Amino acid sequence: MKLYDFARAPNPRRTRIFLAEKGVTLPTEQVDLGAMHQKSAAYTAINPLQRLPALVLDDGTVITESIAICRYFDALHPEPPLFGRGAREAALVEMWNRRMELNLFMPVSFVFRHLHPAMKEMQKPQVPEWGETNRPLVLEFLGLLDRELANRRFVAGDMFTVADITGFVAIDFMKPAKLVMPEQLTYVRRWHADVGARPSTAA
Ligand SMILES: N[C@@H](CCC(=O)N[C@@H](CS)C(=O)NCC(=O)O)C(=O)O
Repeated sequence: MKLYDFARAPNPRRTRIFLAEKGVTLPTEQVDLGAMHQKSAAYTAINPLQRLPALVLDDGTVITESIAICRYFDALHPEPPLFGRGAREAALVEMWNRRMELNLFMPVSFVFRHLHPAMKEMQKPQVPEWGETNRPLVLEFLGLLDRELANRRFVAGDMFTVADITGFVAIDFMKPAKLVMPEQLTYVRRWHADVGARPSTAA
């Protein structure tokens, strides 16, 4: 089994944090996105979408999509239950993880990919207007998240879950995207510091 990874990229980081929370270690290979190695023939044969992360199982099965990889390991190692326990919790975790992906992670990615000069090669075409369109969406969603986090410790409830991982990585990704966290979002800041104190987030 091997995980194709890149230390500086946010989607592979989600998977690494998840694995660290589960206490799972496995062989990894770095695919240098800075050098565009995701476009190589060797990596394209593994993932024709040329994106990271990708997990190759011993029988040759390839699993891409960060959350699909997390699901695979969750089924093998159910504790801690990062996708929630029981129908109600699982639905809330799914809802919040998707909210984090669609309303935070993706808009931050669009700002980074379409406005950062270092992304010219990777993001073709770069559409600066699309980057600018997403900037206020990030701030709008963070305001909603702040109101939610006033009433509970973690994004989907009282337990740390995959939705916290997605949100935490998205917020760290704001830095290279040159997006600033507003001072007044005290609950988001408190939650981000709390999650950042977990050893797994160093992964
Ligand atoms: N939906 C995919 C997104 C994967 C993705 O976009 N990965 C980025 C790194 S964070 C990538 O490989 N980018 C390379 C490129 O755009 O060429 C997932 O969740 O894994």
